[in-house]
Amino acid sequence: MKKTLIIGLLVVFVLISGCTSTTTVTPASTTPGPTTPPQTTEQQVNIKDFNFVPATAEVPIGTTVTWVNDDNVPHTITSVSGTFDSGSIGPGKTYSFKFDQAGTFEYSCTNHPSMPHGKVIVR
Ligand SMILES: [Cu+2]
Repeated sequence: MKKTLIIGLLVVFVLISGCTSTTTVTPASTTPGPTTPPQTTEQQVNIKDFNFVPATAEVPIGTTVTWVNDDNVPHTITSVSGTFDSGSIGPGKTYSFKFDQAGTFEYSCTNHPSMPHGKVIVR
């Protein structure tokens, strides 16, 4: 009598633990969702034919902007407000700057003052 009761309880226990193990699988499958927000924000701006492409780049705070010189002459990325200055970027070379503050950052090329200014809008 008592043995069958114990066995019956054990069966119920196994069934319950079996059920709970399957329910713990579902929260595990939902965890990959919240892991997507931390992402590396990067933006590339090309310097081509004496133009910044795109001329205006809108990026979220924390974005690293990398300028790539696609011309065969050196250019500079020089902030109008003095926030950053790449110095000379040779042909095929790059310059990166991380924007940690919101604002509009206008820049020019000191080698070629006639070049249209570029802009990075950080939000
Ligand atoms: Cu230039």
